[in-house]
Amino acid sequence: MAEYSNLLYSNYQGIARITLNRPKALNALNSELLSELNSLIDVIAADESVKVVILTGSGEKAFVAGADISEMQSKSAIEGRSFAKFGQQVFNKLENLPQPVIAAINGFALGGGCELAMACDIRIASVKAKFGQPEVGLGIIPGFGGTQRLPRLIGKGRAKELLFTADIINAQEAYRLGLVNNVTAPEELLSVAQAMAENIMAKAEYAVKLCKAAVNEGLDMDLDSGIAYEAEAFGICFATADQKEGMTAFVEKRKPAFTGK
Ligand code: DAK
Repeated sequence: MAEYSNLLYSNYQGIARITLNRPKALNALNSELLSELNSLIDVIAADESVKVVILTGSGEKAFVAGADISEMQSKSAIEGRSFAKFGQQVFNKLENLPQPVIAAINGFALGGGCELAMACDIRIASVKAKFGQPEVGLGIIPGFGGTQRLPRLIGKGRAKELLFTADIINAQEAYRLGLVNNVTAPEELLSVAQAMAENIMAKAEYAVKLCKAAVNEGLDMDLDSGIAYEAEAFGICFATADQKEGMTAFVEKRKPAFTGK
């Protein structure tokens, strides 16, 4: 396994944990961290032993306080565009990882940090977490998918308010808006994420992966095409041992023993 300067990585019994680790800069996303994340996502995608991923930030204060402003400050228009394109590519890759990804948001999730959380499948926030897209206050717009994922998650009107005002909201407000799935005490954040990961891991692995693909692909299609995609994915389930086991276990009134096959 490669060594990372800006990430911590572990995989314990199928639950992988990525910790973004630049606590002195509140885990701000610089090019090096993004490159490392890009490589690590490739490693995880190819590692069949990883069933669920938890993504969090190191330190007490931040999940990610955004793209690294000191690095971005002097970029030309062309460099800005290529930085955005690279970040978008990394976030798209994360969103389309076959395994489910849970963001455990321990503190500030601002700008690129909020965008990173939105590229995950599920968001659990510490009560101390804060969210926002402060970009218009810096003379830019979100560059890592924020103008696209935020309205898809919370609706157009509410997304535009957050984007136009650059307001920072707390975890309860993020929950009210549907930006996060759950809010927990800070000391329970990782155990709540772990319990959710274990809950998902106990289910049929291919069925979970196919659900993820159907939701992600389907949201970019019209309803008829999405429904057709779902039928294809549904059919594929019948080629798995876990479908046989799941249905046999139901008929035999016992718990299924899934094998991920
Ligand atoms: N970048 C770089 N360093 C950061 C940072 C950031 N985003 N956020 C914090 N830091 C650093 C601070 O500079 C400080 O460093 P030292 O001075 O100690 O060396 C250290 O982290 C601790 O921060 P503070 O001293 O400021 O801590 P406070 O508790 O006082 O304040 C804060 C916490 C999160 C409210 C504050 O740090 C803050 O406002 N940070 C900036 C938040 C922000 O505006 N984030 C959005 C960044 S813009 C695009 C691609 C991507 C994006 C846009 C375009 N294209 C290429 C087109 C995305 C943009 C963004 O994410």
